[in-house]
Amino acid sequence: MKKFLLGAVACSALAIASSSGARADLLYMGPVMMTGTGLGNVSTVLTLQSRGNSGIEDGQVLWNGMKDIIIDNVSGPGSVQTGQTQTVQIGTILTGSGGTEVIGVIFNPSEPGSDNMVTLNSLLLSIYNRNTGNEIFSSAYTGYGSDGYIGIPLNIDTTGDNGTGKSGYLFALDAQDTQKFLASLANNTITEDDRIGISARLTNAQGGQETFWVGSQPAVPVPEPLSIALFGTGLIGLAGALRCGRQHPPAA
Ligand SMILES: [Ca+2]
Ligand SMILES: [Ca+2]
Repeated sequence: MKKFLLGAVACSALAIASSSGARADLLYMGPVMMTGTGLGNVSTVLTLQSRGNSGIEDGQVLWNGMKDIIIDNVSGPGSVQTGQTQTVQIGTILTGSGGTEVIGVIFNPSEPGSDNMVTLNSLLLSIYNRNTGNEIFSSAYTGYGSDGYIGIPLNIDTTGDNGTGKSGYLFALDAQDTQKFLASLANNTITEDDRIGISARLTNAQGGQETFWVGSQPAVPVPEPLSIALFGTGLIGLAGALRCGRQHPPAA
């Protein structure tokens, strides 16, 4: 299994985070182009596929301290592809740059045919303690709009972007969750043996399977001691955005 580096979190993510107040979330970063990301090549955590005429896919995989627990929220034949759904260890995702990388999620839909749209209603990234199964970290996509984070479903147009091995759509930890993740690794609240699970709900899903896989991303550091002064005020993202601006001045 190859370890995938998903690329740096764009400065815009930190800017978005600044409007979220104290709320910690998983941010939608937009499409990324990564080929060679088929089921066996990446750390696929959750695989969903709608059945019959249902366009609904809704499922979860979690770790209970001993084994994976798969929950399928669709009645009847269900939507979770059990053979391609499993929690993964943190250590199999991080590339070894301790303290400078975080995890991110790639949503890889397959929506061929006449309706290339798919709607993501919810996405939850969780980390479970290897021994107890307790959820020790989580970050949720809840959508965002003019009023902030109010649970707007995310409509994604996959036209021209289909195929299981061709990813996908990136979700990254916001500034607050990035800090929490790094701090948890540093104080061993999260270790390499702990396990990542995902819960997701999709509608208007047809055709091939939708997968969610996990890779690592460079953490965008927040400068000290500014981060201490701003932590918890909602301005931490603004600080990051300003820093990004200094790092990437417009071309002369
Ligand atoms: Ca569709
Ligand atoms: Ca599909």
